[in-house]
Amino acid sequence: MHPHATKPVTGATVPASNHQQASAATILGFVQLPKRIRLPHDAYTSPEHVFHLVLHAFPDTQPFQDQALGDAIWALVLAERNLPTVHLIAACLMPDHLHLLASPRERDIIGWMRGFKSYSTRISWEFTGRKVLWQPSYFDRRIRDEAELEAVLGYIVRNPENAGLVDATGSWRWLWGLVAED
Ligand code: NI
Repeated sequence: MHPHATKPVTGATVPASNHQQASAATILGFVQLPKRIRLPHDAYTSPEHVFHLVLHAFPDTQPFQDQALGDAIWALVLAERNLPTVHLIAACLMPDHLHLLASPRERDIIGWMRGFKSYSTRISWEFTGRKVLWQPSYFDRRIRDEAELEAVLGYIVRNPENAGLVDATGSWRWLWGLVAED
């Protein structure tokens, strides 16, 4: 679907969440991935629609090879957990793209994406000499059912491993997700 970088970016585990729903769910740190990934009950019932979104970096750039820029954009992603804009279910920032799994709350997805891309681009100006951070559009797909939701979540959390950035026991700096406790 999209190219992956091969140069590893190593780092610490994903920081703990302040999300109010985190108490009912395990924070996925990518250390030990469960065989079957299940989302908390709220992920199925509270949002009307869940969307898988992929924002690609400007062509032929891998802006998040710059760890400081990646950290700044990742902080912006994680901050969404405490905002009423959308309900964030999972996110993974890769060297040249960003996966988001989210449902609308006070903002619709299109408006939220427009704001996120604009704000994150302005943040990137402090780190890069480029004016443009993202490709003009983005990939979005509405999740049809529970099976697809779990499949997409599994795909997102395994992105760093599938790209060869970490091994199955490794942790990725920019991966966060809600999963239900068994
Ligand atoms: Ni990917």
